[in-house]
Parts: sequence; C-alpha cells; structure tokens
Amino acid sequence: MIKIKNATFVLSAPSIEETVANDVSEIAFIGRSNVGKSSIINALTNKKGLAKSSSTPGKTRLINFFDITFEKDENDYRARLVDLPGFGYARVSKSMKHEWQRNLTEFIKKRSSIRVFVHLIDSRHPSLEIDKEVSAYLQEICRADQEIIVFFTKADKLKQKDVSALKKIYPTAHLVSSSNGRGITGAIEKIFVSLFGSNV
Ligand SMILES: Nc1nc2c(ncn2[C@@H]2O[C@H](COP(=O)(O)OP(=O)(O)O)[C@@H](O)[C@H]2O)c(=O)[nH]1
Ligand SMILES: [Mg+2]
Repeated sequence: MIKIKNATFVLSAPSIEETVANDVSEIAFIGRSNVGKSSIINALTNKKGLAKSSSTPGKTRLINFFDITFEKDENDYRARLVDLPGFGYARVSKSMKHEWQRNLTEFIKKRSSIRVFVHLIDSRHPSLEIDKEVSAYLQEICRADQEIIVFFTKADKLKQKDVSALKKIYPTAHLVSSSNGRGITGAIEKIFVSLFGSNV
C-alpha cells in the first residue's frame, strides 16, 4: 500500500520566474477551472484546506507548490504537487487572459522537473472542446521522461448509467471523487508508479 504521509504548502508563484528550485520530481495538475484540481490535491494528501478550493471559476491564477512524501514499504519518496491555474475561462480581460495562458504554457514547457501531468476532466462533461485541446497540447509537448495521466473528477455526481456511458467512450477511465473518496487510493498508486516505476 502506498500513501502520502506528509504534505506542506511551499509557495504560490505568479510566474515562472518566481518559482521554487526544480530539484524534486513534480506532478502537475491541469484542467479547466472548477474541474476539481485543488480538491483532489486535498483528497490525495488527506489534508482539507491545503489547496484552496473555490466555487468561483477562474479565481486562482497562481501556481501553487506542495511538497509531499510518499510512503511505500516503510520507504520514503519525496515529490511535489503543482496546482496549475485553470485552463479556459479565467475571469479576466481578453489581453490578460492571453498573457496568462502564454505564461502557463511557458511554465509547463520549461519546467524540467515535471514528470507527470495529471489531466483532470469533469466526468459529467467528458467530451468538451477545451479538454480535447489540453489533451492534444500535452501530447505535443510531453517529453520522453514525462507521462500523462487522466482522471475523471466528481464521480459522486454520476449515476450508474452515466458511468457505463463514460466507460464506453473511455474503457480504462479512472474515476475519482474528492467528495466521497472514490478512486483516490488508486490515483495515488498510479501517480507513484508513473514517478518511481512499479519495481521500487
Ligand atoms: N460533488 C463534488 N464536487 C467537487 C468534487 N471536487 C471538487 N468539487 C467542487 O467543485 C468546485 C471546484 O473545485 P476546485 O477543487 O476548487 O476546482 P479547481 O478550480 O479545479 O481547483 C468546488 O465547489 C468543489 O467543492 C467532487 O469530487 N465531487
Ligand atoms: Mg483550484
């Protein structure tokens, strides 16, 4: 069994120039505003309020860093979670939005310590254009030492028939719910294996 036993907030950075040293393998959470990025960070770390969650879309435009320690078979593995600002409808002017989007894509491309991209998709809206764009973008920039994982959020909102419909489109879909904990242990394992392999 793998768990995350420590999680601490490191820094909120407004731009790539003001971030922490890239000395630890990082897991970057990406997805549109309100998809549940901050909530899943709190669920994975089992720390309510670690990442600020908000019901106002597009409010957080900072890059937030959290140092974590995985524990497996009594060994510790350090890593860092990166809560990225939401892609899509940030509530700012068009020019600022453009500026910000560029800042974010620049960060994603330049940040050499990112090993895993976790693309979060709202399980109730699995086929939005914005997610297709994010997915295509990630595949385009993903380096050989990086992996992309997709989780479908807010699974607690789905009826069984919705789950079946989702699995028809994405047979291997990993559903998570930060509200009721569904899929969270499995999500921790997937992230750990992507970072450190399955043989450690
Ligand atoms: N029902 C349900 N609501 C969720 C879940 N995860 C997040 N939310 C809600 O969705 C809203 C946005 O969540 P947040 O984590 O701030 O999204 P972010 O903008 O991607 O960081 C908040 O009102 C959360 O309470 C979930 O698993 N289930
Ligand atoms: Mg957030």
